[in-house]
Parts: sequence; structure tokens; C-alpha cells
Amino acid sequence: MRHQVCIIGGGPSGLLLSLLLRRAGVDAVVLERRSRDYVLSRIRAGVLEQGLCDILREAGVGERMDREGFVHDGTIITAHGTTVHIDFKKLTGKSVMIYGQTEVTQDLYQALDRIDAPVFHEAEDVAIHDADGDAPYVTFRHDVQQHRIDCDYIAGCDGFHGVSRQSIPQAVRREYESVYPFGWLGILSETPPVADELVYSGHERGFALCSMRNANLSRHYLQVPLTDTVEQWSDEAFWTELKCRLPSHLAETLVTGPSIEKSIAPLRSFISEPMSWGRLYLAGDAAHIVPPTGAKGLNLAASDVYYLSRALIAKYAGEGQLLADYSATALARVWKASRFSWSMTRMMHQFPAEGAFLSRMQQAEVEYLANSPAAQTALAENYVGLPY
Ligand code: FAS
Ligand code: PHB
Repeated sequence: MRHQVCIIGGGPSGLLLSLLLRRAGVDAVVLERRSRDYVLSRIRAGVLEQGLCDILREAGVGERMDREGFVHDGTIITAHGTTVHIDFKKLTGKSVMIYGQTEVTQDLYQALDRIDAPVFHEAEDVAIHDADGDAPYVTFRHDVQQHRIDCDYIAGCDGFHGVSRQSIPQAVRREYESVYPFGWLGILSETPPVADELVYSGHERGFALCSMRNANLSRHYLQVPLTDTVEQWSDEAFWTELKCRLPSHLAETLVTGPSIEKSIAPLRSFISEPMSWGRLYLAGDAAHIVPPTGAKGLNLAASDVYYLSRALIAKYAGEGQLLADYSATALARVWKASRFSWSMTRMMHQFPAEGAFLSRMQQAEVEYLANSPAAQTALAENYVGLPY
């Protein structure tokens, strides 16, 4: 088989890249290790920056998002007895969209189906060959048959545990990582949100986040030790702890109910440079991971794909500079969003090993935020998404 671009990974990055390329007449194929049902069963991000919404609309997949999504003009941050509403709209003129990553992925799959775009599910043993040469190719096993795809370019959209980043020689890669000493225990429940907007709560017992998917589907998170397991957390224990970590007026109105999904995700900040090697280009979690405190993971995948799709389309039109600059262009935005995610995580979580000084610094930061329009504007412009 031959395709112009072989995309490894059928999550948001790979699917969006395939759609943008094929809409521009570039022949792309997607190789996904898992079944479509498995990919769609994962509960992940919930906040879309305006930039991602615009890309989805331009690609013709924004209709259900605009119909079912919730536009949020702000968020609530509360910690150490101080509560502040960050008014995105007033401070930046922008909003964010609350619409689950699962729905985005579903919309992307359906858009690719409509244009008969090739997606191989349960593609096993995907391997990248000659990415640093002029004739790269990818091999994989599918339906007990071995396949080979010859291509011009390979897009590594296969997430943190994929093969793409590992296909760049160790000597070429520069990796930067900070692993946080805690995880997020997340539940999905068919209960109404605790407030009209998201609530980020820093508490001495640990961080809590109250998010949502729709008027009767809430997504809540608790900071938990890395040693915790989902089995240790009954629904009742979760709700009791969440109430402890929320301001009393929210704890009193919180509607509880059975969880329909429960999982623990570890938190890390990770960036691998460069995001390209030869004819291999990385996008999304394959190249970087951010703690979800800043709601940036999915949105950084989107800006990578925006840059990479434009660069590949330009290359096929005879203009190669965008592709040559892709890694530097994407990393410039990745580092700034990573900084924001790291700073929000540092401000809102308990770091017991760092003692009382950090706790007082956190308190001072939230009090400064509550009293400074400049600090609120800085947080707002990062949260709604820095320019592409
Ligand atoms: P993904 O990991 O989504 O997709 C990669 C795809 O590649 C997967 O479908 C995988 O099966 C496939 N793959 C892997 N190896 C392969 C191989 N060898 N061959 C073929 N295919 C292969 N972000 C937020 O903004 N907010 C959140 O609350 C949030 N919560 C998260 C919770 C968890 C548990 C995780 C893991 C991530 C979370 N994220 C969150 C970040 C998440 O949304 C990612 O940023 C987003 O999924 C990135 O999309 P992709 O780059 O497509 O990577
Ligand atoms: C979510 O709704 O899953 C969500 C929202 C905001 C975050 C992280 C996760 O910062």
C-alpha cells in the first residue's frame, strides 16, 4: 500500500490530522492499535479552547459541539478561604467550550467515515522504518496479515506510550519531565453540576475539581496519593471527601449519585524535543504531557495538528518552510501551555513534602489573584488559549 501520509494513532490528534489533510486533498491513512469502541470508551478532557472549536467548525465537525456543548465565560477558583471568579469574557473577550473529548473523537470518526477515509483499527506491532531517509515506510499486522505502507511522511499521533517518539534515536531526543507525587481520581456521574461553571478548589486535604459534560452529567476529580487504587474508593467515600474539599455553600448543594466511570490518572509534565526527525513528525501526547489542571492536553494536541496539517499541505503545494519549522513552531506554544499547567498545579495542589512555606506561597498567590485584575487577565488568557 502507498499513502502520502501515514498517521499512527486514532485519538483526537490522529483523527483531526487525517480529516484536515484529506479535506485538502492529501492522502492520509490512520493506524490505530485499539478498537473504535475502546478508543471511545476512554473518558478524558472536557474543556475546548476557542482555537480547537474553530478548527472543528472549519473542518465541518462543529455542529454537534455547538448544539450540545456549553459555552463557559469563566471559572471559579477557591483556596485557603479565598474565592475568585475569573471572567474570561470580560478579561479576554473569549470563552471556552465544555464538550467531552469522547464526543470530539466520535464526531471525528463519523466525519472520516463520511469521506471514506481509511482507518485501520486493531493495527498491531506498528513499526516505523527509514524515517530519516527519503522513502519511509510503516509495517503492521492486521487481521493476522502483515502489511507495509510506503509513504512520504509519518505523523506520530500515538500518545505517550506509543512507538513514534521511541523511534527517534535517544541521542537525538532531549526529554524534560516533572512527575507529580499524586494522581487524579476522576468519576463520571449522572448528576447535575455543582455550579454553572467549573470549580477548582485547593484544600488542605487536597485538590478537587468539579466539572461537567451536560446538565445531568458531572465529572469530578480528587487529588489522591499515587498509592491509591480505584477499588479503595467507594462512591460514598468519594462524595464525602469531595464535600470536605468544597466551600460549604457548594458542599451543601452538591447532588450525589452512583458513578458510571471511575479512574485514577497519574500527573506529569513531559516534553520531548524535537517534535520531528527526518520525515517523522510528532503531535499531541506523543510529544508532550501536561497535568490536566490547566485543561491543556487536548488543546495542545489541536494546535500541533493545526501547525502540522498546514505545513504538510504547504509542502505538497511546493512550500517547505512551514514543515521545516514545525517542531520549533509547535514547541513554542507547548512550552507556554506547559508552564501554565505546571503553575496551576503548583498553586492548587497539596505538596506535603514541601512543608508550610509552599502552602503560604499558595495562599499568597490566590489572594493576589483575587485582588489583581492583571493576575486574573494573565490566568484567563492562558486558560482560554494563547494564540496559535
Ligand atoms: P491519545 O493518547 O488520546 O491517542 C493516542 C492513540 O494512539 C490512542 O488511541 C492509542 O490507542 C493509539 N496508539 C498508541 N500506541 C499505538 C501504536 N503503537 N500503534 C497504533 N496506535 C497506537 N486532557 C485535558 O485537557 N483534560 C483532562 O481532563 C484530561 N484527562 C486525561 C486523563 C487520562 C487518563 C489521560 C491519559 C489523558 C488525559 N488528558 C486530559 C489528556 C488527553 O486529553 C490528551 O491530551 C489527548 O488524549 C491527546 O490526544 P492524542 O495526542 O490523540 O493522544
Ligand atoms: C474535565 O472536564 O474533564 C476537565 C476540566 C478541566 C480540567 C481538567 C479536566 O482542568
